[in-house]
Amino acid sequence: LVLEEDLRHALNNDELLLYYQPIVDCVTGRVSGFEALLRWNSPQLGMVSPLQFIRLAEETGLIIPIGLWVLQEGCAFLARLYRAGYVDMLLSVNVSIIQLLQSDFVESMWAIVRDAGIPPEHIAFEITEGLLMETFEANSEKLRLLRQRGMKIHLDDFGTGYSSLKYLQNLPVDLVKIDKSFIDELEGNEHTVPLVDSIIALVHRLGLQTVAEGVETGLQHSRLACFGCDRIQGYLISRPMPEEQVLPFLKEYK
Ligand code: G
Ligand code: G
Ligand code: MN
Ligand code: NA
Repeated sequence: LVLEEDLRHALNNDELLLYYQPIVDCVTGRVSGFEALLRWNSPQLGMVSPLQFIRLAEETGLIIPIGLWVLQEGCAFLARLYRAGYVDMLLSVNVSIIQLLQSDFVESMWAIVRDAGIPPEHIAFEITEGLLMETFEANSEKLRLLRQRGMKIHLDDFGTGYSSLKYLQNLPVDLVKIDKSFIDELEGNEHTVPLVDSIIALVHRLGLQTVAEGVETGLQHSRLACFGCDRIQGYLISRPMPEEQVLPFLKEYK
């Protein structure tokens, strides 16, 4: 069980870190960027998954300083990639609805990206669709402002929320991440094949791009490529990795 004081201690004592999972372009076969995924390296508990502490962080408000740290650290990572010669990578960071609801959300995110000297076009915010819809008007205005400044908005876990299609047409987003649960069923459930094909076609007709999440097999990859999916992410390419493995991975990946 994780307690508030443990989490506060973790934040203040540099026990949080980011892992990075590559995202690959289906057409070029190249790495187009990385998703930053939070981890807590606890001396007592070992490596703790965000599934075990994000909710507590949201309930206690600690998600605010944690979210600022995630973007700062992610930008610093991207700057190190630039210096190593990788100058066109997109970094995606997950954003909690609690962060988005803060009145200074847009300004605080923008300040971090600007101060890091990162081109705003190289930062994407991943937002889970379900929660977004509950306070739609206020949220979409903030997303619009971020996009005006060049930053990207990715709709995460698409297909798991209840109002996905109704809102998709009006949401200011650039890209839709098709939830892993659909990808899992690409093998085995005959109905999922035409469903995923149609989701990708629909998203494209709305002028947005697609990423498939949780791609684990070559068959899933080839089906998604046939459907015109723009990018894939999953264990087939790589598990999320600590930063020290990223440059060796990029050098080796064709
Ligand atoms: O990497 P992993 O599968 O353990 O992530 C589990 C969940 O935690 C996912 O839903 C992911 O979106 C979420 N998550 C990972 N990193 C962050 C983060 O930095 N901020 C927020 N709000 N959620 C995150
Ligand atoms: O909610 P979000 O999409 O941000 O969470 C992504 C989560 O999915 C992370 O916890 C990440 O570790 C996990 N993940 C990424 N790729 C795969 C995969 O191919 N298989 C499985 N089982 N999990 C994955
Ligand atoms: Mn995500
Ligand atoms: Na997701």
